[in-house]
Amino acid sequence: MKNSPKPKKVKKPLTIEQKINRRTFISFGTFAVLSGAAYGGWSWLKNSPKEIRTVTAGAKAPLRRALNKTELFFRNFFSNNNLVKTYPKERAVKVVRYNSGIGLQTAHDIESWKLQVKKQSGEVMNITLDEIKALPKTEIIFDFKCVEGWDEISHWGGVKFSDFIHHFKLDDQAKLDYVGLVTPDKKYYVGLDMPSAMHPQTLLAYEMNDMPLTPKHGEPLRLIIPVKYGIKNLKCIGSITFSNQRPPDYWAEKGYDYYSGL
Ligand SMILES: Nc1nc2c(c(=O)[nH]1)N[C@H]1C(S)=C(S)[C@@H](COP(=O)(O)O)O[C@H]1N2
Ligand SMILES: [Mo]
Repeated sequence: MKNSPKPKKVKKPLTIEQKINRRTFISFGTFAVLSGAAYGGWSWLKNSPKEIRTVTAGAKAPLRRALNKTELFFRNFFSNNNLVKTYPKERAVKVVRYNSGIGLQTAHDIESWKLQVKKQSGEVMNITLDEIKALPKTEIIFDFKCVEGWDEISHWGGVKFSDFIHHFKLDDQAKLDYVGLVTPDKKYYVGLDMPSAMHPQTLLAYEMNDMPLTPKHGEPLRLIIPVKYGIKNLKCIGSITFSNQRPPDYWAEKGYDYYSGL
């Protein structure tokens, strides 16, 4: 048999309708693939586990990872190993501004006041002001900043929180992620990440301008934490707790940033 040449396939030019159909098909195909990818990404995020530990706890872990990275960057950059700017004593205001006194109105007996330290085991220590004052005193003059938009250079004296931890053998508690502080009447409360609490400029303060704290400024003992906004500087500490979960925080519950770092 003779090899007959294969008939050349002649492509018939596409009609307009066919062209439109083909484009439509490609468009929808692309749309479907992209939608699928978007849905996949969304459901991956939706089904991701929630992150429970660390400062930015609460939402989906992948988003948290991004937040945590950002936060860690800022924390390292601004706070942890860096000291907040301090000033000479003469720069401190003589009359310190008073701002908000939640948890200070309830009468409590200053004479019988003791700091309650609640360990994770449930053990409670009761520490007197004299025991705290017996530790080395640290003073700081820094620019105190309130989220409401004012700042003021003020002068405080007390015990470094980290000195307090070591002295009262609370180092195992300091390995947990958070510290919680509450007023004696439990009306004002803050949560702090441990690195900020252990920052060398964080004080359990009992003096302001070389004098014992006044009731309005948190007698007999308040927190001074210069790496945070004013809201975290709890006045009149009743108890201290340690935990791996975020302790309740008065202003965070009202929508303010839990970390509230500077
Ligand atoms: N117990 C208690 N502590 C508190 C507050 C409060 O309302 N109650 N307000 C906070 C806020 S918002 C600020 S700015 C500072 C103000 O401290 P000062 O009044 O000593 O200036 O205290 C913080 N500590
Ligand atoms: Mo504030």
